[in-house]
Amino acid sequence: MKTRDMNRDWIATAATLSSALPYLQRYDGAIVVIKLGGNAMGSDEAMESFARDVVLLRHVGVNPVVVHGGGPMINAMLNRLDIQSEFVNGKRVTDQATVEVVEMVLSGLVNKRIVQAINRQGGTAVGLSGKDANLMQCEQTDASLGFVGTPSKMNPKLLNDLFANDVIPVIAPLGAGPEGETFNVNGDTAAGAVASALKADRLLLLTDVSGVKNAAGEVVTELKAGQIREMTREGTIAGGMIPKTETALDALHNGVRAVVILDGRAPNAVLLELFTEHGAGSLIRP
Ligand code: X2W
Repeated sequence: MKTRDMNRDWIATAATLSSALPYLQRYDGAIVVIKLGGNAMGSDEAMESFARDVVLLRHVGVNPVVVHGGGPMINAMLNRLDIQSEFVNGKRVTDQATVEVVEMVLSGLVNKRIVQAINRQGGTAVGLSGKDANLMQCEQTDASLGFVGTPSKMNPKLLNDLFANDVIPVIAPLGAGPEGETFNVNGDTAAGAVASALKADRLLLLTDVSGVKNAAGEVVTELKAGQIREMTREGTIAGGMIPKTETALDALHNGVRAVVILDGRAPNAVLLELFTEHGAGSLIRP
């Protein structure tokens, strides 16, 4: 005979599901763009947990889009090939040999790892880069950076078609230029451009820091765009955080409703942010 153990953990699980109802209702049909940075892509377990969260989002009626980076994976491959690489203001100086490696690593290894992880959890992910269906056309950012691109024209129609077919797009940050060039796009910039083109409800920037910190080093949980500008002027926001906050301000300016900068390595970071009162990281509003 089987009896039921009313263990407290199960009761807590049911209570958690119940308390998520208002959030599930709020995000029904919402478009959520998730930038998964190379630094937030840890072990296979972490990737599996991320993939589960994304599949769960899709199942509860959210339209998730993953835009990924992969800077550390590009560095590793460039090292193996003995190609030197340097960054200027957070962007990789990209010559012809480098852009070939960037495309192979991002569109190949990294993109397919994420696609496969999502599909293993029962989702239907399709991998793309900004070249597919002219999703992200680019122009050169600055001649001194070589093949680094700035998104200039977005064609998000394919993404809407994929949502309608229950498909989760996974996008590598590369785009085509007017002369047939391949451009390397910073992952945060690409995610911001995708979120802007879709007028997304949320842009989540998953990284390896817990959020935007104030002068005392504490994570600020809610910020307005004006406060970000002030903290940048004061120098409280500096270094690697600047490209993220700039992406956030641009996206908000272009109609994205809110941007969250959060630690993607924390367990279930995406669910914690979207479906609990607690939230995660720093939420930035216009
Ligand atoms: C990046 C693209 C990958 C990226 C690069 O070559 O590293 C530029 O710098 P993370 O992991 O998000 O940093 N592109 C122009 O952004 O990766």
